[in-house]
Amino acid sequence: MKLRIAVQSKGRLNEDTMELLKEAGIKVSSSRRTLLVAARKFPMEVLFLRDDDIPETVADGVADIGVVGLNEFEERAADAEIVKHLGFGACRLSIAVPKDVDYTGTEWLQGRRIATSYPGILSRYLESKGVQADIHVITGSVEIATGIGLADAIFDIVSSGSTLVSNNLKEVEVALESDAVLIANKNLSTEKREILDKLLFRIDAVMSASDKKYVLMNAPRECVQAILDVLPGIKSPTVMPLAQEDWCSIHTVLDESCFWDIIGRLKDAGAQGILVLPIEKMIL
Ligand code: PRT
Ligand code: ZN
Repeated sequence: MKLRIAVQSKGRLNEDTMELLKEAGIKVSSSRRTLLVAARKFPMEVLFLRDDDIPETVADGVADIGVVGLNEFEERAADAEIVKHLGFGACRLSIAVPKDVDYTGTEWLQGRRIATSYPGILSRYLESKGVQADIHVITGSVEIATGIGLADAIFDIVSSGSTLVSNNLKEVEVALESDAVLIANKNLSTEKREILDKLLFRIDAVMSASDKKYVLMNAPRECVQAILDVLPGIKSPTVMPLAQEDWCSIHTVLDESCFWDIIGRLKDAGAQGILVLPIEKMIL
C-alpha cells in the first residue's frame, strides 16, 4: 500500500515541496523523466503534474494527496480537503488598477472590465462586494492587459509587488491570501489515512523546527537570573555548571526573529560566547 502524492512537476512549488519531503526523511529520485516515482524509506509515490491538474486529480482519487497553491485549489473548487497550510509559496490574489486612477473603493469596479486567469475567485469576490463587472479571462501576461487597452483593472497573483510597479499598476484590493496547501482526497482508506498521519507528524516536526534556533551561552553565575529574565517564555531553561568555578552554560530554543531582538540585552546581562545552532526536527 502506497500513498500517492501529486506534486508540481516544475515551477515555483516544486523545489519547496521536494525539500519538505526530504526533510521529512522521504527520499525521491531527483530525475523527473518519469511521471510517477516511488519514494524510498516511506510508503509513498510521487506523481508529477502541472499545478492546474492537481486539485482535480486529488478530488477524483487518482492521487490521494497533493501540494498546490491555495489560489489554484480555490479557483478549481475541487472536492478535496485542505489538511495543512505549508507556509511556502506565499502570495495574494489582488485587484490592481493603473496607478493614476483615483480609486475610491470596490464601487469603482462596477461595470468595468477586469482581466484575470482566476475568474472563479474573482466572480465570488465581486459578488460578495455586490459589484458587477465584466470578467475577461486571459491565461498569461495579465499584468499588461490595462496597458494595451484590454481591461480597466487586473486581478492576479502579487508577491513582492514589483511586477505591478513595473507595469504602472497599484494594488487596491486583496481578495485572497495564499500559500501552498496539502490537500487530501475525502475518501481515503484507513490504511492510507494512517500513512497520511505519519506524514503529517513528520511535516509538523520539520515545520516546528524551521524558524527555531538552539541557543547556548556562557555567563558568570551571578548573571544567570538577569539572562533568564531576558529570555522570553521559557518554562524551564537548561542551566549547567561549567568546569570553571562560578560559571554556567545556558541552553534554550528561540524563534530566530526573537533572537535578533534580544541579542543586545543578552550581552548586556552578561552572556558571553553565544552560539546559535539550527534545529533540524522538533517533536512537540
Ligand atoms: O507549469 P505549471 O502550470 O505547473 O505552473 P504555473 O506556471 O501555473 O505556476 P507557477 O509555478 O508560476 O506558480 C505556482 C504557484 O506558486 C502559484 O499558483 C502560487 O500559489 C505560487 N506563487 C507564489 C506564485 C507567486 N508567488 C508569484 N509571484 N505564482 C506566480 N507568481 C507570479 C505572478 O503570476 C506574477 O506574474 O509572479 C508575478 C508577481 O510577482 P511579484 O513578486 O512581482 O509581485
Ligand atoms: Zn499552472
